[in-house]
Amino acid sequence: MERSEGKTSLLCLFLFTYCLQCRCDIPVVQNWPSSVTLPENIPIGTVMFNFTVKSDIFDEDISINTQDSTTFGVVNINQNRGNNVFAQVISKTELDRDGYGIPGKTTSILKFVVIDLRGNTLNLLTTLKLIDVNDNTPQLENTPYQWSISEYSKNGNETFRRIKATDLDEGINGNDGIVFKMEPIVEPESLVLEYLSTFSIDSSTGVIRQKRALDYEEHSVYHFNISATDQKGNGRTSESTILTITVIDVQDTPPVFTSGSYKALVRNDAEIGTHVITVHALDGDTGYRPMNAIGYYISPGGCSEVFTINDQGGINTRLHIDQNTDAFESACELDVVAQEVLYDANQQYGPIKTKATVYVMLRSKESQDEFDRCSSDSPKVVGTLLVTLLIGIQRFI
Ligand SMILES: [Ca+2]
Ligand SMILES: [Ca+2]
Ligand SMILES: [Ca+2]
Ligand SMILES: [Ca+2]
Repeated sequence: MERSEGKTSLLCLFLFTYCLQCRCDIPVVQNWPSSVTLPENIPIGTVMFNFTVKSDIFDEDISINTQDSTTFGVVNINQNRGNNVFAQVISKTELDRDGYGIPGKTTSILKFVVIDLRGNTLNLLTTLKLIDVNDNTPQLENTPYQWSISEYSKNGNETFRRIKATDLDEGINGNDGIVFKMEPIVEPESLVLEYLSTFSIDSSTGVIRQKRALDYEEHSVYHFNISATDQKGNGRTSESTILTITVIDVQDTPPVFTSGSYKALVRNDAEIGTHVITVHALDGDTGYRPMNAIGYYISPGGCSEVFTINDQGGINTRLHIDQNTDAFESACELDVVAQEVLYDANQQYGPIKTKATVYVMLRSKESQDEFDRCSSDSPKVVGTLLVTLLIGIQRFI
């Protein structure tokens, strides 16, 4: 019984001595921060924090290392060797919370390990908190911008909602502070005012709004510079991009004759079917495809009964011309109408007819022959003049 109690006492003494010795061997860390708060833009090489590690063992050699890849990626440790260590944790890369340092993280855990020669290890953790600074510029997305809008959108309520921008910074330095701007790419000042009276941008949302009626025939395309600025922060401005607004043509314009008026001569004894003149018109909606075909007719009245017009605008005599007839004396006027044909009535928003006047004058056989002769001579005269002019130029050179 006494021998058993003696063994127990010896075992307790051994364990007490061992534990006491182990506790004394373990290095002691001082001034270790539980968290560190720094601006994200500290320069590389900045001392982030200091601490000390001490051991009672005189010949101890304490080393401090990073414990994971994240910590290894952002800090270096500067320390002396021995049993009384002073250590500095120093940044070795940009900490940029928004970019590539510790991407997207406001807080990170930094992990270290203290090792001594006896194999004691101490794991140390601290929380790194990064304070945001305005170091990012708004970036416009899905650029450049294209908006096609029908000229029939006349009520001014059309909107374009594809303009977006992102700023990685926080709060008003980031998305909350973005102000959108649009500037006309046009001269002169009168057109700038027209641009600005036609479209506007919501500076907070980037939504473009049509403010007034459009007219393809007046203005078929608009160009604006679009930019985004974190104006409520420090005013970093994105690279600008172009918004092109294309007005889509609709059928709202009548045909247009290629000449304001026509003048024609006809012999006073012309036979039936004699060609007088050809008129030509095109649909005024030049951006509409396919273009509407054009037909022609002569409005009743005047000498309209004397002439006829075909699908190509060719006007010929329908009756034998007699200068003594009541319908046609020395001159008359024809009202020729160009009209869009085979059009889609559901897509028609304006007039489809235009009138032009053709002035027809009688010419005697003798004067007609003289006119024909001069006409056939003209190229020769021009040719002669041209040759003379070229010779003159050659001599001058
Ligand atoms: Ca920013
Ligand atoms: Ca930032
Ligand atoms: Ca039109
Ligand atoms: Ca038309």
